[in-house]
Amino acid sequence: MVKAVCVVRGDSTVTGTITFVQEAENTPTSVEVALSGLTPGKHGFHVHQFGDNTNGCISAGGHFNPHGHTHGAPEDAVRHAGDLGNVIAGPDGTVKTVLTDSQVQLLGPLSVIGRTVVVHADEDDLGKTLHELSKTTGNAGGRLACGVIGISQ
Ligand SMILES: [Cu+2]
Ligand SMILES: [Zn+2]
Repeated sequence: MVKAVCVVRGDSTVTGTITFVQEAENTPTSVEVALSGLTPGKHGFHVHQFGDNTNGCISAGGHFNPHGHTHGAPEDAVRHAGDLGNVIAGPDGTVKTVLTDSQVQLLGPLSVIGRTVVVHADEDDLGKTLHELSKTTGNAGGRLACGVIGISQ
């Protein structure tokens, strides 16, 4: 079993912690999300390619996409590996949820350890609209907070 943790922050009020657990290679990873400081509603939530924060969240590059796919929803077969869809903030601006995802891996060659989680300003359209950014970023808008995923315990 591997555990990883990611503390997100940025040029916004948004902060939080994401905890990942994977029991064995090629099994789903559980992703526990705790965020605060968001506007209520949906916010794009992805693993981005690089664990680089040199110039803030923008240095993390695009969505982690080892298979060269187009952007999609978490439940789609064709998606970026890093596509975790949206998290939904309540009226108090917090998120507390647990996702399970089979493409976000901690073990094996496609491990996301050392890559970056980004929380976005806007809703991810999951690649389903005609917007020019839909098939690459889901048109999820600015990067409110981010952090590098590191091994824990
Ligand atoms: Cu993103
Ligand atoms: Zn994507």
